[in-house]
Amino acid sequence: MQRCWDFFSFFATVSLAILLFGIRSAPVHHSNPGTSTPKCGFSAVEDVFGASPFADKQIMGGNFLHKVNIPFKKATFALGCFWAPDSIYGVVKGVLRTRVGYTGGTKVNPTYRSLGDHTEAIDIDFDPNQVSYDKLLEVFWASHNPTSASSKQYSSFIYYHDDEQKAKATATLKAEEAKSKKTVLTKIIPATQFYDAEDYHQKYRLQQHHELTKLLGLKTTEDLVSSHIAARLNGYVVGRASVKQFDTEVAELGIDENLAKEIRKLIQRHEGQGPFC
Ligand code: MHO
Repeated sequence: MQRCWDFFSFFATVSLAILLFGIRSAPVHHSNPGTSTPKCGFSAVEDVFGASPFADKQIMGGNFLHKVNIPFKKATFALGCFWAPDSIYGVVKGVLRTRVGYTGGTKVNPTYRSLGDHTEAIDIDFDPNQVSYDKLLEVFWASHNPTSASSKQYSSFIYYHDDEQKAKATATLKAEEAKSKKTVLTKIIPATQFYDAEDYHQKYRLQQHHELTKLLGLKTTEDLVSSHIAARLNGYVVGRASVKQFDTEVAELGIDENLAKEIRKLIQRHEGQGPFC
């Protein structure tokens, strides 16, 4: 396990060096020449996995389940910063693929830094034989606070793809209003053009584990948004579903026992923590 030097140890040591030797005589010293720089900070894969178990595996190796070619329906929601719902929906049974992006506005080709009047949203491909639109709506209402006011970027929207979705969404909004003392701010509007967010936003939690994305062979935005296993692992690595659920699909996803062990550790480490951005 590599160690991170925290700022305070660094500061204390440098101060001591200055006191004892004077700053000009303190030598510049590179420790461990020839080894890679330790990675500090959030979920660097080396921190999580110790010596990386992925390093010697073949890129794009194994039989990982990337492409699921079955009929599907679409659902599109906005419920705040899109990293969180990308993980939450990614592990809902019957969700085949997810992508995050910008929609609902008029600006052509919005970007994260130039969003215009769009909202951060998630676009979901789901198998209606495995999960209903009602279930996806249930997850929508349970995963954010639709009564808290926010900027257009993080507002709450349901973008319906047909009249049936519109009717279901409207019924659940009414039910929320009946339950809530505050005004429910969610707007229900037709789905319009969805602009994919930049690649670093896609499967954001999974991408914190560089060796894992490398092992899975995920290189481009298209890889990240089209891969079934990427959607699932993006949720599992932050504990958005249980080990029990994970174990029901390990084989189907093409995950071997060594990799499964590491994923289970991550699920257990994060399970029960609230979604975050
Ligand atoms: N707190 C995050 C939000 C990112 S998000 C996808 C940031 O400022 O980077 O809106």
